[in-house]
Amino acid sequence: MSTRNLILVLGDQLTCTLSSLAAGDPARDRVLMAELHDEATYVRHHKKKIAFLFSAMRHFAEELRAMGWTVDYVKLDAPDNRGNFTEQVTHAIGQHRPERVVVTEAGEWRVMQMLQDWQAQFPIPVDILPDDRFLCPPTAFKAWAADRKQLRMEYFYRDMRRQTGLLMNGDQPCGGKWNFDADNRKAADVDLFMPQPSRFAPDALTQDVLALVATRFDDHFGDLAPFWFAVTRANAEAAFAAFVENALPHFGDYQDAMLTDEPFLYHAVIAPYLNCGLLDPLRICQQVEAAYHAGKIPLNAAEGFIRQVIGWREYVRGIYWLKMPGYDCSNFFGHSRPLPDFYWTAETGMACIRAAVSQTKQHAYAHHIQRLMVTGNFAMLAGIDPYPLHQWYLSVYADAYEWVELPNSIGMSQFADGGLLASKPYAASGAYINRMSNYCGSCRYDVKQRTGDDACPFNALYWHFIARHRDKIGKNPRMAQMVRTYDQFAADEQQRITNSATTFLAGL
Ligand code: DLZ
Ligand code: SF4
Repeated sequence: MSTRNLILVLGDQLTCTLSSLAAGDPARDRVLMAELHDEATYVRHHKKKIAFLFSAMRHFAEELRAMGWTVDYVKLDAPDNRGNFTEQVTHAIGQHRPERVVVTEAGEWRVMQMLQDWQAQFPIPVDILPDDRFLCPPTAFKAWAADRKQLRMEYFYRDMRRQTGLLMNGDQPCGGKWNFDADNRKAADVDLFMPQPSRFAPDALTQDVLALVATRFDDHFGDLAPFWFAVTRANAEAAFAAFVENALPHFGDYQDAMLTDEPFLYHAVIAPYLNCGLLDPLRICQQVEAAYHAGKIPLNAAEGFIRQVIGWREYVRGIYWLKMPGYDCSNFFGHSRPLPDFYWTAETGMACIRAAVSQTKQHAYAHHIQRLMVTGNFAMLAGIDPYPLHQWYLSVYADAYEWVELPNSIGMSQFADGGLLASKPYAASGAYINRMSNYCGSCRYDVKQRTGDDACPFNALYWHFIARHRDKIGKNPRMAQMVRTYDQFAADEQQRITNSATTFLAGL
């Protein structure tokens, strides 16, 4: 068959209605997908993340073939695998002599640069089409941001509610309020009947991928087994339906709770599926809205879920494209400490970090409060360099692509952008973790002590952070109170805080 267009489908574009495919013709065009060494190693992704994505890609190639597409799927160990996008596409152009290359815009700035370079580099035109799976194109976000002195997610989110009509009564929000987050602050109790995310046994195709990843990425972080992620659209949709039925009714209440040995609580664990294109953001929000109108879930749960998807997720993508390149090097506090080894080994006396890292190793997953208030909070208080921390988040989580991970880690969790994304640094002492979790009971440290060898390290580190950065954070009205509180501590207490914090940091 002669090829008219070569349609390159990237690993996070596993959507049948993708713009590049919608613009094509299965009878005349050829799809190219490739498992690439460079993409798996530009940060050393978690083994389970690579296995998930390769398996989802292989299943998607099958789905496309069943729809009538000719798909060149280049496996990692195929003889003609060229290891990176540019050489793989160059090779395919030489092989098939297409008239043009067609590709939907990339999620990551790094890959988008590559696609744009091809427009000058390749002998044939390269069409880059918008990614209409998102509700707010980067250009629309830029226009929205240009009109504002200060960017706040809440106002963007309201516009997205109006634009989509989700949870709206005419021009008013259902329930009379836009945001029910104030209701979502409950700690969870251990519950033997807690719903679990749907698990799927690996089929033969996934087993091949698991064997491949086990040999080729043996030195990457993370466990391959147990592997139970959905790798097909049908299973991802089934997992989502089960979440709506079983866990979503409680999701709002317990969004921020943490429990030892309960990594998932009432969370959906659908971000890996959503971010690689197996689930459609608008469609899942419409399903949640329908469940609310059918009386199956309360409004705070429906609103909290929809806000994450059409609000926060779209907002961080907008910020990413607004601020890249350069956003990845933000370092407002000038932090430079290397990432401690226990982010990889989980070997630390701090029970909260141990729980977050060990389940990250096992599942390539941790929920947002573990990322924000445990590993993220610790890194900011301890003065860890935000860049290696960002690379850590990007590599260890199955859902992480730079457009979503970078603003969340650099902006939200490290305040490294100086307050563009977050209205205040998400800094907290052990008391917050104790309130939202049951970790402290089994910790070798005492959450009630501020200083000394047995005191929870988050406590002295918190006050040390406030004191160190008083000039930068004291101007923030929401932090100024903490600076005043620190100033009211007696001089010898301030000295004990400094001693405890510096001793702890020296031992990292
Ligand atoms: C994350 C990832 C990995 C691990 N592997 C591949 C791959 O082998 N082939 C591919 O097309 N994409 C992969 N990706 C996703 C890309 O690194 C990148 O995040 C997206 O293309 C978004 O720009
Ligand atoms: Fe974490 Fe401190 Fe609680 Fe230990 S005492 S689990 S270190 S917050």
